[in-house]
Amino acid sequence: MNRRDFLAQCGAGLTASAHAFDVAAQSRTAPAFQLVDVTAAAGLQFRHNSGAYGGKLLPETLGSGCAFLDYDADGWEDILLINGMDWPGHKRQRSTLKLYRNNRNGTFVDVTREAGLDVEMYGMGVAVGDVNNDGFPDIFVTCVGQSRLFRNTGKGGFIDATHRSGLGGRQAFSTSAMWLDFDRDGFLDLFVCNYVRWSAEHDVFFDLQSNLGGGRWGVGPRQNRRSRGL
Ligand SMILES: [Ca+2]
Ligand SMILES: [Ca+2]
Repeated sequence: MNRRDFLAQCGAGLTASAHAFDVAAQSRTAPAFQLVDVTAAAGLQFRHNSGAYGGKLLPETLGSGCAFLDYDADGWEDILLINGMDWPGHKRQRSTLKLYRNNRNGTFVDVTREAGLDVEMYGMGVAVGDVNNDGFPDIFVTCVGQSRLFRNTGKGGFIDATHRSGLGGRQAFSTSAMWLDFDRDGFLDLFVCNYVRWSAEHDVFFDLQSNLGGGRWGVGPRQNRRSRGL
């Protein structure tokens, strides 16, 4: 190959690369699908409550999770949304997780109360699994405080099985969990992830706005914040 042929091939290669780049760029700017916000049209009116009142507690910056599950085994995915709640001493509203049943026509209906899930807790995440192999998915909600296991009755509702299942009496900052059959005996086992050892009293306080004039960062244990009358 002489120099002229070599340069000609390089030029052809560059042209092909540029064309491929143009196609790739166009594919990035023009996706083959569109996502449309149908939340309200679908009947979902959920609003998450972190409990924030100005105390800036760590759990307010996390959560909450959600899950698609066919809780009534009708072949249509339903929606479970985990919620937080107001902190003790700062009660302003009642907030619970929400279960929306699929109406099979693109809309959902709130069945939280009739499903027995109208329960307040500071929820973080959720793991769905059929713990008793009855064909109906059960729910484990990780919480700040006591996490909760809800067993599916198979009749359109759930019952709180936290204590009878041996999962009671465990206070933690649990963020996520998963069901797995780690010993392959045919029954799901539970793996729970705890975040940090936390309490409202020992939460580290950080405030920039109120300290701009003083030239200091407002960092310190929550007790110090209380001593400042905030
Ligand atoms: Ca369903
Ligand atoms: Ca079950």
